[in-house]
Amino acid sequence: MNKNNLVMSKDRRSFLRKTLGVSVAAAAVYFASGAMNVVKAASKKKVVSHVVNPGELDKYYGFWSSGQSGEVRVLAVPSMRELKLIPCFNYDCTNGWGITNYSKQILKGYTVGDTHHLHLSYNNGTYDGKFGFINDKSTGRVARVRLDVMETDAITKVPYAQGTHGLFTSRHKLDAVFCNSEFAIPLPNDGRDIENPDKYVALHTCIDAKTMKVRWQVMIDGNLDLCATDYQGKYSMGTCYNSEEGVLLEDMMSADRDHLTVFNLEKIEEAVNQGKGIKFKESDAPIIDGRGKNPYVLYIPVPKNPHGVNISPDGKYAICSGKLSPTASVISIEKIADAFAGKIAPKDCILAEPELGLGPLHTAFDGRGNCYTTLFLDSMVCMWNIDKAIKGDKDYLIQKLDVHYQPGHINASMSETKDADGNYVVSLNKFSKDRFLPVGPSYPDNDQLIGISEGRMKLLHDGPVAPEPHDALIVNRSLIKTVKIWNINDRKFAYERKLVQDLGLEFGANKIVRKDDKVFAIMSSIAPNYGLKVIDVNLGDEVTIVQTNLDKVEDLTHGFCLSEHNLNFGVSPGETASVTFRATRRGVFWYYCTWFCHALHLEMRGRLLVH
Ligand code: K7E
Ligand code: CUA
Ligand code: CA
Repeated sequence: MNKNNLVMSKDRRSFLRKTLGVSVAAAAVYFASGAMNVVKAASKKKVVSHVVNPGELDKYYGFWSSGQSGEVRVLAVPSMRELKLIPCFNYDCTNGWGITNYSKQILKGYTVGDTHHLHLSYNNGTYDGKFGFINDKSTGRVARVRLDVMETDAITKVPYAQGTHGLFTSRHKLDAVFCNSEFAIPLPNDGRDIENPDKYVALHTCIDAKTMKVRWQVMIDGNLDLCATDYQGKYSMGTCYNSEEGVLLEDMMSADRDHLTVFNLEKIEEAVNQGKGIKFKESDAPIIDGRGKNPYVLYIPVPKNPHGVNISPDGKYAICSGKLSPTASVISIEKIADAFAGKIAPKDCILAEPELGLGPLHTAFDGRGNCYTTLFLDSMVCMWNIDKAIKGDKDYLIQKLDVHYQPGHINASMSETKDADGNYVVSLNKFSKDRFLPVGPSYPDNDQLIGISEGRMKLLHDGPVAPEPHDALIVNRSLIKTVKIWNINDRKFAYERKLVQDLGLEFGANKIVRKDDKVFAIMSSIAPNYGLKVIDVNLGDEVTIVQTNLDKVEDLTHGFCLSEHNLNFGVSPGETASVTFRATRRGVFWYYCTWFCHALHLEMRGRLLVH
């Protein structure tokens, strides 16, 4: 069975190569090249392994997007052990992001998301450890995750845009988050121009990273997919696979080249400060017109339906993956200024278009001048050298490694920073087929860890994951400082603090206050006791529970679940959370702790009596 699969998959690969008409020359170059020599020359020992023994800590945090479940996942690298799920666009009762007033205020009624691209905040080209930002493609939102507590603290809806997909943060300082709308729609999308696709627009949006307010948007020709920023704060950019502005698949594939769309941030900010741009009802942020010839947007023609764009750690190059072309484009960031100034044509920013293999999607870097590009159709990772590709050296291809199967994103340790350290690469493979025990028709993805510190790629570990992480970051753990116990004055509890103070109380007071038909139960939890054992209310009352975990013991979380009410949340040490609901049924309803906090955890409960 396995053998057959293997044979099939090899046949399939060569079949795809033939049918998609990729030159055999590329393969010949690779096999005849000095690939083997390079491997030998670089193999000065540094042992690569994924093994982290019990009791030892990993060197890296991995931040994974989750795709369909709408969250961020925290893994440890290289062990690939999963540490935490951070709910963003979904509910998760495991922590303070269950059914609470706080999560409801931030989620605003939405319950699903589709997360693809997580990037952290930067200072001077490397992570500052403050925030992560992630897109929701399903409802066009951007969430911010605090890294000190690893929880979502804000969500911004991107106005007028649909399919918010590519996202990247400023790399020079904590400044902006840029995101790309993949789907073009009428502007505004209020029923006008439904039948006129040529009037649809796609938007590039700038959100202030500190306030999470939208600063400006730019409408562009074509559409926008992946997003990147340079290291100096001059440009943001997006790949465009639909320069044809088609609404059907065949239309979107008709042109040989689409674009890398580059945004001139200085020029755009200048126009915004001068009051340029249009506004509609939904947002105060101006929309600048970047279509046609204009000073704000540069359209660099790249082949064909490009997907990923990644910036090399030295800040010199944007690597743009061809997807339907077997090439990547190496674009000079330096030359972009000349192209904006009209001194050179946009196409002259392209330094090389090395042939890599079938279906190039995303690229990672080792900080030693090499790229690792995923080849979706070939089910391979291609390691290649940028300088050699620019010089036209035949041996720019260093190694190709089979991955299992169909990789999308790839990332290397610290790859998206100037401190790329070339230790590990993770290939996020969409298909796992024969790699794991079968679990029914929906398979896990396979995140494969690859060691690269020996100068060649070595497969270290197969990591089954719930579908479908799109992207991942591998971050040196020294850059992330988390808190162990909540500060009782944390800004997360602002709503509850005001509520409790307005009643003349403080957190954990263990008092019930009635105001007309509103009942406030301000209570503490200290293992194995709730501060209130019984809460008396009348049918129809609006009940607010404010729950403060007063245990100052590391790792000692309590929960609050009210039976038969669809209410469940957790409170970590020092944390306060609240929930408001209406008592709509008479009777006895036990509330109970959901975290095994004490030998008498099961006894940690009380009664809501609805009279
Ligand atoms: Cu390539 Cu949404 Cu980043 Cu998926 S996208 S792979
Ligand atoms: Cu508190 Cu279990
Ligand atoms: Ca196209």
